[in-house]
Amino acid sequence: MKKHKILIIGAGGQLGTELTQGLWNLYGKENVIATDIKDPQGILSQGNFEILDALKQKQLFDFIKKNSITQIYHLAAVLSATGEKNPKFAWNLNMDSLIHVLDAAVEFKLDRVYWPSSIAAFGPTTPKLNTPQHTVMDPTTIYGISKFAGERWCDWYFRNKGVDVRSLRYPGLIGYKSKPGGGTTDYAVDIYFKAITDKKYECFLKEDTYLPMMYMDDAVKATLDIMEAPKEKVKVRSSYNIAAMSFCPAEIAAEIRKHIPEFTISYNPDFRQSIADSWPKSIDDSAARKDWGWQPAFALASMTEDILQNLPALLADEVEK
Ligand code: AKB
Repeated sequence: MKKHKILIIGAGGQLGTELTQGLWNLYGKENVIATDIKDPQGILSQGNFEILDALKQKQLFDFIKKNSITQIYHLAAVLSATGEKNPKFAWNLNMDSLIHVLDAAVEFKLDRVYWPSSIAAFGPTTPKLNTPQHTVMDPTTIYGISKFAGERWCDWYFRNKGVDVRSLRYPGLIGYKSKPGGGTTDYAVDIYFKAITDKKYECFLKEDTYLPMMYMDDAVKATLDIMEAPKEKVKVRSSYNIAAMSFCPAEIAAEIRKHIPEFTISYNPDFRQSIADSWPKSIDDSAARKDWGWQPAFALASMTEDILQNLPALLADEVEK
């Protein structure tokens, strides 16, 4: 088996923290270098970690050369809600870092590259139910525009430069081991923390706002599955739709109440409502299922049970520290 040396950019984020552990299990800690622009928090400090700014092309290229990197997972991005507050910064970070990584893939003949897209690449005139793989894409946020443009760049580098780049359009990702930063779907993470600590939650989206969502375990599995798939099975080189569940705030609250009967939710929609309203409510992921065998394991009930079983101990640990 070929030996891989893996670089994760943006490892300190919500997905990066858990994907790093998935990559440790698969390739061994010694073959994975997690990087971010900030010092490592929690579990990340147990493996190889270095500070790296992917906006600095020379720094990135020197790093790849010095460490004989063969694969990159490029996760660094400004998300939808934060991106609207600082659009030019979001555009520069999301686009320039991607182009640097794709250029590095050409320069160093990298084995493969992973880059995440998002349901944010769709927009208000995209079909909302069972959104197809190939359809209208008219994103309204800078984050979404950068994801749509990034998808086209990935496809271009694959066709013109032979870069084996693979990508998934993530729905809202829900995990409890690390907190999300600056997304519109973040409520579905915060709600579990508040359910345990305060027994109540004020939601920034309306009660009937349906969005596609996925438990972090499934997101990590999908990412590793597409990266492990034989090259010829990866037929979409922009980004694959993937889905697991769709629900609205009222439904997640009802599910939490099955475990914490006194839990209450109130609604105070803000600017994130119009972002959510521009996105699909559910996703057709049949291409991913057919091409490389994608299959989610978690639905709303099983995810809620898992989180509410494990999160209290984690929060208690944090209080002790
Ligand atoms: C966000 O809400 O911005 C992200 C996403 C759907 O990509 N979680």
